[in-house]
Amino acid sequence: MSGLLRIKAIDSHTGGEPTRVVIDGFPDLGSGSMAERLEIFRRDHDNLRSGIVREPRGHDAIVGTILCAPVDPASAAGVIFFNNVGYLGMCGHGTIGLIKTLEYLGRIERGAHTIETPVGRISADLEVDGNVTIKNVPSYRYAKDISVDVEGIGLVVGDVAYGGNWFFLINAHSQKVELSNLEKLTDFTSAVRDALTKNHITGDGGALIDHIEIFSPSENADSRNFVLCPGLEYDRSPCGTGTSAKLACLYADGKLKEGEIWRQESIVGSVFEGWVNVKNGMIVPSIRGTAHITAELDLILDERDPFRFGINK
Ligand code: PYC
Repeated sequence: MSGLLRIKAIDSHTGGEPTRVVIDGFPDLGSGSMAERLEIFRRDHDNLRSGIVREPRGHDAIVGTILCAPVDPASAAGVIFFNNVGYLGMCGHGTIGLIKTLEYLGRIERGAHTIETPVGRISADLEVDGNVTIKNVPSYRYAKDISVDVEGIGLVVGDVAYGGNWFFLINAHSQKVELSNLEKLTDFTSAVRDALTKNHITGDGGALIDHIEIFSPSENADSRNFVLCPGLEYDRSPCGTGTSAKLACLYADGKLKEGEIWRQESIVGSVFEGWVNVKNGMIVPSIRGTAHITAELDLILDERDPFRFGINK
């Protein structure tokens, strides 16, 4: 039928956090690097971003991934990650979902695979037991113990760190890091993010800090987190890039040795294992978890449908 755009996708979840991998039907983004293709996506097809992940076809927690032909034929894939409000440089849970999707499609075997992302190449190992270990981009703490005056809350102290995305990590707070407290956690972390932006507190080179991560003790792991993603959704998984940022801070504080395993629990109780290796003075985090396939989809965008590009709030 004319007037219909058909996009094929596979859905999965990684520790409860959904990933929608677009495997066919997306417009051509050229043959440049993933960072260049992301800019073409943003400039020419941003309406498809919201059409793919937002209501009525999706929901705000979905992270979308465009599966791209890699620049280097030796890589397994290129990827561009996005969500309900914009684009992500890297996504840990999404990469685990991508690898399990490629396995499901019969496109990869067990072993290590290179994935090209907008922020650099990473490697992902599909293991015999079905787990996936990603070796992330080098991660680092950019600033320690930064105080920010948050409206209605007062002074909040945290670290600014990079794990493929920019994070503000808060250990000292009076929030209950529990699912029953989601609304307050969202209000608190979004107020912190607004205050960081208002006070021009950024990552390296003025980078926007768009993820806020707060921690509490855990009975099942070394720590439990709540991660506010860009927009107002939270990560159901322990957040691969957020755990990478956490590992970089722990290593910088001398609280984690090279190769020592850290178990990070999410707000829904899922756990990633993580550790760091130091290469040429750079901290390279590894994150281990798994994902489960939940659906094969034929997304249909009908030009007569006023909400084909999603409901934009
Ligand atoms: O796992 O890195 C991650 C991630 C970022 C945003 C949602 N998940």
